[in-house]
Amino acid sequence: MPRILITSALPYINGVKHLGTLAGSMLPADVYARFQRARGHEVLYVCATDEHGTPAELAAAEAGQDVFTYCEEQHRAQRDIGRRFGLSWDWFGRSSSPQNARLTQHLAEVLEDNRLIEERLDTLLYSIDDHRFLPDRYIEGTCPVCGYGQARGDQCDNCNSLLDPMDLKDPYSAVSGSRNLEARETRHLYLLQSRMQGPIRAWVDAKSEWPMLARSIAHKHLDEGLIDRGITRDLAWGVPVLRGGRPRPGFEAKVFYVWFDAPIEYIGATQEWADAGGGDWRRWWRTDAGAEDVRYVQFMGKDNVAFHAVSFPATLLGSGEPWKTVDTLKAFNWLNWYGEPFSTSHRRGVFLDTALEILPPDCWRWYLTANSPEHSDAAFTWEQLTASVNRDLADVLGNFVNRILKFCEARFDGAVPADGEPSALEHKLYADVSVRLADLTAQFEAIEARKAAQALRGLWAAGNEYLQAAAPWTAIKTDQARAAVIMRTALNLAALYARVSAPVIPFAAETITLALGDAWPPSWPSLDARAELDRLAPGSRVTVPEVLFRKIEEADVAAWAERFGGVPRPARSRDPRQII
Ligand code: B3M
Ligand code: ZN
Repeated sequence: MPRILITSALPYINGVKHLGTLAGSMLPADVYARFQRARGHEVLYVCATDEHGTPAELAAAEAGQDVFTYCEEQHRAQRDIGRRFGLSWDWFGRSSSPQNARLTQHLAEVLEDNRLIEERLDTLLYSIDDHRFLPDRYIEGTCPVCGYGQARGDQCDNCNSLLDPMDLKDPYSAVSGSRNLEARETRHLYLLQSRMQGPIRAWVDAKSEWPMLARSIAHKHLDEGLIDRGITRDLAWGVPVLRGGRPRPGFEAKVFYVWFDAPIEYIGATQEWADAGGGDWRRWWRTDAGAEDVRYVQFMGKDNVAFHAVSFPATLLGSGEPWKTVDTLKAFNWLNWYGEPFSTSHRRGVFLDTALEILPPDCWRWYLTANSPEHSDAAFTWEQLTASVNRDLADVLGNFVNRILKFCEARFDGAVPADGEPSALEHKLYADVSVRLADLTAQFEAIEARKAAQALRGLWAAGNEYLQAAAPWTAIKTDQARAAVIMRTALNLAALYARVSAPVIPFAAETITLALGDAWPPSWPSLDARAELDRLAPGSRVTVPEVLFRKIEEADVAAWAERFGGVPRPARSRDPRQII
């Protein structure tokens, strides 16, 4: 049984993230981690805040804090929100950790020893008004590939090309808007990715498990030809550039580029976990220390794929050291907010802290899984959110669990009934549930979020259909033993629902599990539905939980739309005065 290493893209430090970040990396990673733990796999799920780079410096300055204090506070805020969403990280680290600095410096040294890093004299844009060299992201201009007017220096958001800021047409400073830029000479380290083209292509081609989106983005970059990347920047905040344990001459005022050290933090975070007493990091990351048994799955938005499918592998493979590399790279499209992507910089959409002020985490987790932007962009709408919560969670799952637990308390003294043999109706249910369980398991295994949610929904609905057909409230009047079988089966269905729904809605699943006196954390059921639906010990006590899911009212939606925006205004009847 392989051990499973899971990482989700590291949320950038500059402020609380929005629902798109949750939907496109952290949540699916958590769902997968919870599923694989329940399956009995040893799982390590690590994530961290991505803390270096100019945006952190600028955000700190804007907040009136030094960058160190700013990052510490924001790290804590992101960690706390993640926990409140139920993200079951084994470790949530910081890319500014000493572990990551050491790893980054080490990898740069071995890459240089392997002649894959060289010093080059660069001519970079210096902003005279801002008194600084402008890092890639702070130069904007026209994309040389597609002509898009607001391409960033490192990447064009329109055509996804990786760019060199010097190639932008008509560049300006994104810090001040100033076009008073001049080219100045400065030395930088370059990772010679062009020399890695062959090995990286062979490596990508061997990754038959990668889903389509990641494969196609990786091939696009390979087909364009890998370009050498500058991996240092003229900045103060970041990993210092060393050579032989001392500041590298000429690089005293420079640090590694944030995209060079950020993916290395996946390893760094594992070392932080290990140093805090978590375990041996090597058996997760070094194939000479047991990591050949690890299946490594990464989760990220599509804009991050190039860095994970090309740049980070170039670092790891180029080192010549036995590092574990990714086996499955699951990428996501955008979650859109009424026509445009959610955006941190534009404060567009619902952010994670405020999301929890209006709905419990399970509602968001369910909605964002069932409407995951996995195979195409997905649109957030208040209407769909309401339908997901009210129909799926409240009417189908919540109603089923509440009804049968109340019935058990009223008619069976709150104990799992013992007597009675299953009838044809139960046998039909066993057959149906077996097929559905097999499908659900396969979808979770394949990391198909929407299909897994669909399978779950089907399983929940099957219980309601069964209850409708079995009609225990009628049976109880005439045939106590028959009612007992139905009750026992229904209670076991509820227990089964809690177990298989736990990856997506862990909070409700725990409530249901405890109400049934079942074991938490749950294990994944076998495909033998007959055994799984006769599992709770007869005579064991059950209790009725509080309402599991409160329904969203029209008034709630109106208030939220008022607060967050995002509802298309109804067409106004024309004011006749305006016509004149
Ligand atoms: N921090 C995502 C972003 O800010 C980036 C992911 C890093 S994963 C190593 O766009
Ligand atoms: Zn472009």
